[in-house]
Amino acid sequence: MKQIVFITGATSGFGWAMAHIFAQNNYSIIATGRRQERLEQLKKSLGEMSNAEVLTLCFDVRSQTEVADMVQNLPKGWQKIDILINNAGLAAGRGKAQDALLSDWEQMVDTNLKGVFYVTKCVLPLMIAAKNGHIINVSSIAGKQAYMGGSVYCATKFGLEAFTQALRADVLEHGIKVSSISPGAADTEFSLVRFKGDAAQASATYTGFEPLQAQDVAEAVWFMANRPDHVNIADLTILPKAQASATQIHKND
Ligand code: NDP
Ligand code: 8X3
Repeated sequence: MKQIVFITGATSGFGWAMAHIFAQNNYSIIATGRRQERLEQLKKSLGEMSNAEVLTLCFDVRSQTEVADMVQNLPKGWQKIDILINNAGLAAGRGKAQDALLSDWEQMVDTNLKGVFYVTKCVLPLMIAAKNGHIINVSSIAGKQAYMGGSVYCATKFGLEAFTQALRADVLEHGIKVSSISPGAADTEFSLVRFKGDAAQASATYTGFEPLQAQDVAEAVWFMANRPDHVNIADLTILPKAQASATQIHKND
């Protein structure tokens, strides 16, 4: 029987690349995001390079009712979710706490934490019934080391780390694996979103060194998801060669 992977935030970046790797390897894909036209592009792209079955779901992870409606009404044949990748997330702003917008803080908490909680809470009963499952949460180097201008983004990823650890303990008796991956600087739409569409500021983030690409992170997730049943990669940090920590990136002049 085919395995099903449920990827949140598949309309761009890591999630888009993960959908392609899992599709190439014959998984059935549930791909989610808020941008319907991107979901359609993704389905077309996956169809051109694989025979994978693809179900796209357009919803906002911040809406508890939308999440519940989507997961509880999955079509027949799509309810046995083998892998859930909680990837949807964002940073909004790079200002110091005293300058940051409360609305940005709320968006990050609602997406990076509450969104993960809602999706996980809805998918868990399906995994528990199947006595099988693997939840992979996309954290960040910002969930391990805090930096100036990252207060609430870092807080959401530190919080996600705590949720991941506790969840791993909670579902241990049900044979469900829970893992975390923490990437460093990766060139996706992340910075464009963080800097609210300012392309110059976004691209400056990645100049002078070679950042991770979405494919690098997707390959690491694929590795985590495809270990023997008795192995769980609980916590994986992946950095560009030029990055030593959240605050240290060696840039060429
Ligand atoms: P992108 O901006 O390229 O992708 C983010 C994805 O999240 C998009 O598919 C977006 O879809 C989705 N998303 C955002 N908000 C919501 C929402 N409210 N509801 C549903 N989907 C949402 O960034 P990345 O691929 O880089 O980011 C993926 C994850 O990786 C995030 O959790 C991020 O924090 C984390 N990360 C990123 C790093 C980086 O340097 N790029 C490094 C470490 C971690 P849509 O807009 O269609 O809703
Ligand atoms: C994204 C990486 O360093 O910009 O999580 O926080 S960083």
